[in-house]
Amino acid sequence: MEGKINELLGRKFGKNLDNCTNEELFDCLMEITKQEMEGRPSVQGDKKLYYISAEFLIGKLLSNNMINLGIYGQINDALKKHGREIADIEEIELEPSLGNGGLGRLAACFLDSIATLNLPGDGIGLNYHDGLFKQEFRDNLQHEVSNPWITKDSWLEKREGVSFTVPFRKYTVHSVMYDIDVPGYETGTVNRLHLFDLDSVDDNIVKSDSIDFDKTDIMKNLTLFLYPDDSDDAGRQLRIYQQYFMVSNGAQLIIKEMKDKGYDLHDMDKHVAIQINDTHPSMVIPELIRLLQLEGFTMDEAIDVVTKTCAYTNHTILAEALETWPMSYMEEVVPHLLPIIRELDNRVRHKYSDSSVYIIDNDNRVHMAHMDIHYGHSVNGVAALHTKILEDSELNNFYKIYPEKFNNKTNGITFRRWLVHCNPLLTNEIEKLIGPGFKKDAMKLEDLGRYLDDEAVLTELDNIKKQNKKTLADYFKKKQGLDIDPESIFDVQVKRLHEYKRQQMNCLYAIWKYLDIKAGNKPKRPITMIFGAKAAPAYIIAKDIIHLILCLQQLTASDPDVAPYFRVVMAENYNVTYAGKIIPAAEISEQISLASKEASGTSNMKFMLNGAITLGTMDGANVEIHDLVGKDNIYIFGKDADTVVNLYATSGYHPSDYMKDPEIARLVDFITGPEMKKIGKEENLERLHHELISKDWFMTLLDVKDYIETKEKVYSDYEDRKAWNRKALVNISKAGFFSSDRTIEQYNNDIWHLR
Ligand code: 26Q
Repeated sequence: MEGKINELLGRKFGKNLDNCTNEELFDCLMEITKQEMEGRPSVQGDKKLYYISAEFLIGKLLSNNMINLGIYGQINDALKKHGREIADIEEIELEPSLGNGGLGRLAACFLDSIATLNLPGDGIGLNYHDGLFKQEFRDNLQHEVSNPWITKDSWLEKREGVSFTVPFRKYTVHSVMYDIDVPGYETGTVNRLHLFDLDSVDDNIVKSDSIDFDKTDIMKNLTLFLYPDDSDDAGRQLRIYQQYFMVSNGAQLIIKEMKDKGYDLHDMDKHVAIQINDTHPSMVIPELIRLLQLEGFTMDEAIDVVTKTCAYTNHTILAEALETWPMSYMEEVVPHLLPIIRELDNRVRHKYSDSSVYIIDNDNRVHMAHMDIHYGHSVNGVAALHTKILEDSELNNFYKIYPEKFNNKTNGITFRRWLVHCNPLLTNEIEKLIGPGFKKDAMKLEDLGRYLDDEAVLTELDNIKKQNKKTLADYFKKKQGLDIDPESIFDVQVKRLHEYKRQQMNCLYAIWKYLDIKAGNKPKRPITMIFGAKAAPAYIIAKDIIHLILCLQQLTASDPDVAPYFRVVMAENYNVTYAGKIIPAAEISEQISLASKEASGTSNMKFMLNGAITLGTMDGANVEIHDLVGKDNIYIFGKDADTVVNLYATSGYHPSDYMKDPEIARLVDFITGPEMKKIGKEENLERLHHELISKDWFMTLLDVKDYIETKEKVYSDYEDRKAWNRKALVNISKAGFFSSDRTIEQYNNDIWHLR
């Protein structure tokens, strides 16, 4: 490999491994990796999966592709021999930010596992030029700037000759298809992610460095941004344009591939499985019906085969995230789908009297999930508790009609990225103890159970964590100029900013700790609370919470009584790349959503796999983590889902009741007290304070006392280092269940039936 790299460096730049720049080396490694993939066949089979998703949060790909192709080790060795660090080369690749968070990252993990299991399955999505915004902190506030990621050496390959015509009411547009290869881990084959783009898209309509653009200029803007701000009409309409563009291209590609292979379209369900990732791609159902009718199908035939082909995954029970679109919007954008959607709704109305299962409601809004459930053959939740809540309450009326359609598929993560790539030290140690089999057969991690009381192993685990913490501390210093003490406890909450995830509750703990230290109670060991989160640009309260975190960062850093013992820090522009650095260094995994609200969570699994201990509520997949590791290896607090669901049903929660408790009031009122007002903006602090005392929809104050008490217990248990490291090892050894390979096996066995 060394020879190959030097040969290419010489040919392209007249240089070698000793004198080339990082950029030149990056260029050559990209070329070698692409070459390696080029000759590989795609996975073949009689039936193929299409995973349609508005988000694919794939992250940087160079190292992961090298790992899956089996060339990472040789390349790493060659670089090391010449004193080069692969981490420096990785820095050059831009991260495609084609997703917001969990749902998009799940789609990316799934593509890796589908390829690794040698299943024929491609992704279908959109080629957003800017993706999600880049987050910058100024004046303790989030600012959004544009985040273009497509350069001449991106992973996109234009598929010449593949283009489809997509009809809208006002325009007829044409697509371009780009592919990103998805190599399986040591399979010798590749699958593909197909990202559709508009041939007339124009990056120049984005005002420089901002995320402002003319939302009505569809012919130029359609694929510029991921989920443009949908707080106004133009933004919402653009979303419909995007969704329809995505699914019409996807449906046309599916039909084209079937015809190319000589299959009869009437047999679609025998050759094709379509997974609808949340409701964003739901229009694929009426679009396929429309296209099949153009192929001569009757309505009955089309509905029948589409229903047998499509399956829907639900990712949330939050009412505000369940998509319903006004018929008037759809009329404006895709009038040709309306007769089909009306027909689908009429058939439901003829069969069922319960109006809560209609597709079109009394306000003339289309309920996308309802369409998916009636006209798909499978509905799945993403963790055991979540599926149970769907069956028993949120979608109970549908469950009563179609109990056989409902099933659970607890989420998973790919261990190739979230262990092998991001944590090489831990990977090597595990390999030394139990061999390399766990990379493909994650349940082998159970073999680590043999070492739970092996002091040498526990000490080595501790050393690895220390080194990862040091690496992260250096990274924070380099990226943001922040000083964090690698000897402190790393207590981490990284995820999208949302009130239900309760970053604000973690802030109330920080305030409590600050005041406790000011009162003279020094912690036994310094603590670093690490946050990372982006807030949707139009989500005012979420941005106020970021403001609070950044104010706490400044407060704790600038107070000499506190700084040596306690720091709050926030990672700027938290993304997949940052996650890969933070998670291996984490010791406490904050999973503190209000019970019943987090469908699954997936960072909880990543932290567990990397030996962090969960501090969490009985929500989402935390429940399954708890059941696997046992109560002594996780810290659970807070009210459970039944209690919370009941509180909503009875309107039984009032923050004012909790503000009567002086302990709680002291923390909440600190937000608008003199210390904070000196640092922060009055408007943001007052608004957040008011929200907490008057509404607090996600019940922060309900759990805050239990939370503080439990967290104190976690910190004090941390001092028994041997017991703590044992807990970490239990967590790692039980993480195998959360491999996305297991999840995909289950999708295949229960829903797709690809082989
Ligand atoms: C909907 C309508 C209008 C505008 C935006 C949206 C929208 C955009 C993104 C709705 C939802 C999302 C993303 C949801 C998401 O990431 N859900 C997460 O999915 C993970 C994978 O299943 C779960 O682990 C998380 O619990 C869930 O929050």
